[in-house]
Amino acid sequence: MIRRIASFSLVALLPLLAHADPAADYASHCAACHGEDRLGGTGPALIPETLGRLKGIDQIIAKGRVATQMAGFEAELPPEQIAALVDYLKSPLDHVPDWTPAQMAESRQMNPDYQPAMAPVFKADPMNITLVVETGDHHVSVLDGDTFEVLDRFATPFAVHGGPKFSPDGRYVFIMSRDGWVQKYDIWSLAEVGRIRAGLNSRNIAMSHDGKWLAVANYLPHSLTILSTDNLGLAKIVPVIARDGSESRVSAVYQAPERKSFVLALKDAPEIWEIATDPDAGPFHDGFVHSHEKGMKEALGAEKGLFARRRIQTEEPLDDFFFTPDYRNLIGTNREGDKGVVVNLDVGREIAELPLPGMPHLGSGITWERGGRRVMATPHLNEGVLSVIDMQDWTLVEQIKTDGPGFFLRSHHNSPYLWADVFFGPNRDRMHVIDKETLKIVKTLAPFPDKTFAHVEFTRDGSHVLVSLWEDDGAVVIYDAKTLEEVKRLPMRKPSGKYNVWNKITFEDGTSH
Ligand code: DHE
Repeated sequence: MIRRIASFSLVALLPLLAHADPAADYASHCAACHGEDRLGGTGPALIPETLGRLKGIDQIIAKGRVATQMAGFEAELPPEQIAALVDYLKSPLDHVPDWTPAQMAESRQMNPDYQPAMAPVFKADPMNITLVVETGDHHVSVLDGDTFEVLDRFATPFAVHGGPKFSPDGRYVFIMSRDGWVQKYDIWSLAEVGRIRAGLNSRNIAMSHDGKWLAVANYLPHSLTILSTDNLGLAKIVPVIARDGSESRVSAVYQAPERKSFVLALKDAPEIWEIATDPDAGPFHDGFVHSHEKGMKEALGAEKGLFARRRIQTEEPLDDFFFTPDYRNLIGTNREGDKGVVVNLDVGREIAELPLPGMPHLGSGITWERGGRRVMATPHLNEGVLSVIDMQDWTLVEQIKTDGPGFFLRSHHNSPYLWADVFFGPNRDRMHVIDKETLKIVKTLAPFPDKTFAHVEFTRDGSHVLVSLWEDDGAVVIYDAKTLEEVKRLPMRKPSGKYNVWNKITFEDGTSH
C-alpha cells in the first residue's frame, strides 16, 4: 500500500516536474554567456529590444547557431521549456538598467595585434571600398569597388544595425550593434582597432564634422554616449531628460556637419536636441524662446562650448528625420503619424507641415535635382508608395505606386535612376528602377522569386549598383547602372546594408545619411 501511494504520488508529480521554470532554466543554461541580468556577456543581450525582430529563437535554443559559440539545448530542454524560455526572453526587464562609465571602460578591448599601416595594404582605390554587412553570421566583407574582389572579411558584434560611419578621410570605419557595441576598423590596415560597449541597447551612431567624436544613440539606458574616435575612450554620457523631467529614449542621432553638431531624435519627448561638436560653439540657446523674459531665463541656462546642448520644442515626439543638404531644415515624423513637419533648425521651430500618410521612412530618403528644383523621395513602411516632395515649397510632387512597401532607396548623381526595393509582402523579391525625371518605373528586377531582394549601393563613380539577396545563403548582385544588366554575383551570408566610402564621406546626393 505504501509502495502504491509512492508510485501514485510520483505520477502525480510528473507534470509538476516538467513544469517550465524559465528563470531557473535561464540561470542554469544561458546566464554564463548572456549575463545574469540578460544584458549580455560573451553572448548578446537577451531582451525584447534586441530580440524583437529575430525569428526562430526556439530553434536557436534547440539547435544552437552555426559559426558561433551558441550550443544547442534540445537534449536538456524539452520543447515546452524552450517555449517558456522564449517568452521569458521576450518579456521586458522590470527596471531600466544603468551602464556606468566604469562598466563601459571595462568593456573596452583594444586589439593587441593591431599595427597601423603607413599606407593601404592593398592596391585597390581606398576611396572606392564598399563594406557589406552580412547579418547571417555577423561579419563585414570589405570589397574592392572596381574589381569586386573581397579584400577582407571580419567578425562584427551581434546584430549590426544602421549605417557604419567613416572617418572624414575614409580610413576608419565605426560599426554599431543593437547590443551597444561599437567596433573600430582600420580599412588601410584591414584590421580591427578595438571595440567598446557604449550602451546596452543602441540605435545608431553619428560622426562629428571633424572626425573626433562618435555619438551613440541609446534606448537603454536613456542616454547619448559620446566616444573619442581616436581610442574609443568615453568623452561624455548625456542623460536624456526632457524639459518636464521625464526620461526619453534616443531614436537616432544624426551628424550635421554643416552645423558642426549632432541632432537627436527623442522617442518619448516632444523635443529635438542639438549637441555642439565645435569647442567654440555657443552660447547655445534653447529654441522656441520668444518673449524677452523667457529669453533671459533661457540665456541664463544656455550652454557653451563642446557638447553644449540645445532643445527645440515640437508639437509631438518626432523619431525619424530627413535633412536638407544645407542642414538648415529637417523633416520629421513619428511612425504612427500621417504627416511630416519641417523644423527649421536655425530658428528652432516648426515652419511647415507635409501630408505623408502610410508611415514614411524618412531615414531612407534621398534628394536630387529635378527640372531645376530639388526634390526628396521617401518610401512608406505600410503602403506601396514613394512620396516625392518639392524641397523649395514643401509640396507633394507625386506619389509613385510601387509593388509593395519599401525600406531603402538609393541613387547617384551620375545615374538617371533611383532604385527602390519592395521590402515587405509577397513582392519582396522585386526591385524597382525609377527614372528621376519622369518618376516612372522603367524596370522591375526580380532575379530570385520569393526571396528578399533589397538595399542598394552605388560604386564611387555611379557605374555599378550592388543589391543584396537578403537570405542566409544570399549574395550581393552587381549590375551595370546604365544597361541594368547583371555583371557579377558574390555569395554572402544574409547581406543587409552596403556602404561605399566615397559616397558616404562626400554625402553623395543619392545616399541616405
Ligand atoms: Fe533600420 C538604418 C531605424 C528596422 C536595417 N534604421 C536605420 C536608421 C534608423 C533606423 C534610424 C538610420 C541610422 C543610421 O544609419 O545612422 N530600423 C529603424 C527602426 O526604427 C526599425 C523600423 C525598427 C527597429 O527595430 O529598429 C528598423 N532596420 C530595421 C530592420 O528590420 C532592418 C531591415 C534589418 C536589421 O538589420 O535590423 C534594418 N536600418 C537597416 C539598415 C540601415 C538602417 C541596413 C542602414 C541603411 C543605409 O543605407 O544607410
